Amino acid sequence: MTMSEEVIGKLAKAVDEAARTSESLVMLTAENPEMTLDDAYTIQRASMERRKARGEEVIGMKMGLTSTAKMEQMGVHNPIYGHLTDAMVIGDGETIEFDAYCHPRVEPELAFIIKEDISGAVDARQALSAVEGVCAALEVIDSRYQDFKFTLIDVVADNASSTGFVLGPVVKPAADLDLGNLGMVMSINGEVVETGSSAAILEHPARSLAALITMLSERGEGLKAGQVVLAGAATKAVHLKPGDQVQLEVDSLGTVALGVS
Ligand code: OOG
Ligand code: MG
Repeated sequence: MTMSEEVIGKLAKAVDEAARTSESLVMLTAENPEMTLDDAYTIQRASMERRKARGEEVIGMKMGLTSTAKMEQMGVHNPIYGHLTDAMVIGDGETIEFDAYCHPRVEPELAFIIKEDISGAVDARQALSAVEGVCAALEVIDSRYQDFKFTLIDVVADNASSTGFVLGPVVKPAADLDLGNLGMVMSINGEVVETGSSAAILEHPARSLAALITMLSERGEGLKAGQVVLAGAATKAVHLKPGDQVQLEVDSLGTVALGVS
């Protein structure tokens, strides 16, 4: 870590305020070129402490930039993680307000529900042993940076653009699914906007889960029973606009939906 606790606290406040007020920020690295990836994860955690102080609870984690399509879209080529809180939960079929965000986008995802605590440097098989079930999910991302542009370090400090997520109603054990190759079709207002496969998520979503647990273990952390984990988008993210009705259909897992007003 290169930054003092004071600077970490100041930058955590900046990303937290930007998220709270949906006013975009200049990239943190522009004024803090010495910031490292490790500092960025520390800022991310410090911003979660601010949310917790307001009564939010961390209920899971997300992986991001786990597919080639997303890496190319954002120009950032390393998988990252972020924290999910209870305030980010959007009910299936619920309508969100466009004005509550800076420049929201939606992504087709899968979510894991964790059944037992797990930590350490694990492989995909070990990671799956801690999974209760898998469901379809939509993630709404909203970078707090101007024009949705960032470096790896900036996006990590900004909690991997996390802002909202919807879980589908069908939860199935991983063993009952062809988890490594589930077809995923995302439509907006009845038109298909993205199609993909869960194979796009680090070649298999369980590898994304294992990568998350392994990265968390570097900080002496892990996943806890009951937590939800988003594995990362299978395709590019798509801009949302008022009036959109988004639907994701995943093989064997049914549909999950979201509206925008
Ligand atoms: C970073 C978060 C990416 C995913 O699923 O790849 C992400 C971003 O693109 O803003 O959530
Ligand atoms: Mg995502």
